[in-house]
Amino acid sequence: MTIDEVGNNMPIQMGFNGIPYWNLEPLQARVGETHVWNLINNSDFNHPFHLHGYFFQVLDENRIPEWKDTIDVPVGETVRIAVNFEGRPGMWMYHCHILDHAEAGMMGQLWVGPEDSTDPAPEQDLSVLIDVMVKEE
Ligand SMILES: [Cu+2]
Repeated sequence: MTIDEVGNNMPIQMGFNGIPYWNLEPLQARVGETHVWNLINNSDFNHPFHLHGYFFQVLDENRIPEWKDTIDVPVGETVRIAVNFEGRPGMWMYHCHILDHAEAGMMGQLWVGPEDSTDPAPEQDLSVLIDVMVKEE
């Protein structure tokens, strides 16, 4: 998943994975899963990443562990977060907390499906890659 500036014309467009929110498919998760997301900022702006509905931990040995719902992803840096979907199934949002960026496209939806108690616990990929990059035209 990438956070992205799209196109060369003003007004600038932004998005995740090069896709502004109006074209972006929701991320998928299920109650009970833990996802590790890599927030990779290859753009020219800092982006404070904000997630609705769940707190997350930043995976960085140099940080004091704390629960956060927003983390700044500085220009050129990668921030790894782990989020556990411990409940609250439904559609949630994530977006850049700079409102101009969000309005320019840097928002997305996250679908958290209910825990499926009828299936055996599946082997599952617990990581979702989110990277942040400028789309090459
Ligand atoms: Cu931003």
